[in-house]
Amino acid sequence: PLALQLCPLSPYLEQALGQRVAICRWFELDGAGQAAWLAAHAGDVRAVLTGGHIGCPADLMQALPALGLIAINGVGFDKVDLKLAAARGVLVGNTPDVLTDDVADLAVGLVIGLLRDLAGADAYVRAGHWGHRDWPLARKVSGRRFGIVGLGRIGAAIARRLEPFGPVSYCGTAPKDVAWAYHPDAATLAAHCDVLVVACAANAATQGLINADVLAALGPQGYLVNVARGSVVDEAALAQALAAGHIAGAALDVFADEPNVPDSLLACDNTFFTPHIASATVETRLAMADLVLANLDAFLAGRDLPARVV
Ligand code: 8YV
Repeated sequence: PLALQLCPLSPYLEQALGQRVAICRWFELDGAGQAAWLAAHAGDVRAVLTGGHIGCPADLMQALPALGLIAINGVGFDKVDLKLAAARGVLVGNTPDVLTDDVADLAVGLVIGLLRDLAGADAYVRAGHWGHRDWPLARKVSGRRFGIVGLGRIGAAIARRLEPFGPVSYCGTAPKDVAWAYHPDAATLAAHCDVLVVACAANAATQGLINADVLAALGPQGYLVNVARGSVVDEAALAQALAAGHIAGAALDVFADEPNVPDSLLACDNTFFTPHIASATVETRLAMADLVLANLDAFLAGRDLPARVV
């Protein structure tokens, strides 16, 4: 069977995929090359292999009449049109659970990195400043109030990790059976916490959810951390809030138009940025790869996917 690979994958995964399907490395073709390839092979493609941050463009899905599976190497499926996939009878598989610990660990790392300015401290030592200049005091993490936007698998794992540091509350579509306090919306949550951690799914309802009003409610002593998707945060409003001191700082692992980080955000120094690495550990990428392979194997054998979104 023929599969389209939309982004680079780990050598382990690429090798194992190559033993199962014939692969077209779509991301290495330019526009003309893609058009020519489709004209010759579109009807033979059974599977699309992609990343959570890439998904599958709707027009590509439409151009592949024999498509049966979109296998995402990631938990997020915001870049796949699920309605279209369902209407077309295309299965969509992802890699939930296996990356929850890593994403939650990184969220805690971003909280501490931001409030204690770990990036600045590292740069300070490397520049030989130690002993020459005073290190500006940072802000204490323990005792802060933490607000989690979206208490799904990842949000709950972040909440469990942050609980020893200080009180945790959350917002989401509905209250859950947990001891943490629930707030009905992001602005109310922001008004009741010092560090707002975004962990919700990206969809039409959460697009631009963290807007100027939410940031204003977070306030000049408040911090924003995002390990979800860039689209959940209004980046222009965030850059403005950071520059004007309407919030104290922001740590972001995800951006709306990756790999482009807006200059307006890069210009702010009360920030801590990472390049979408929340699931990027040896152990987790191996487990994600095995789940992609399990989804593909199930599809090829005509069985239900172990991790099926649609
Ligand atoms: C990865 C992700 O960066 O799981 C997701 O949704 O965004 C990340 O784990 C990406 O999907 C790797 O392909």
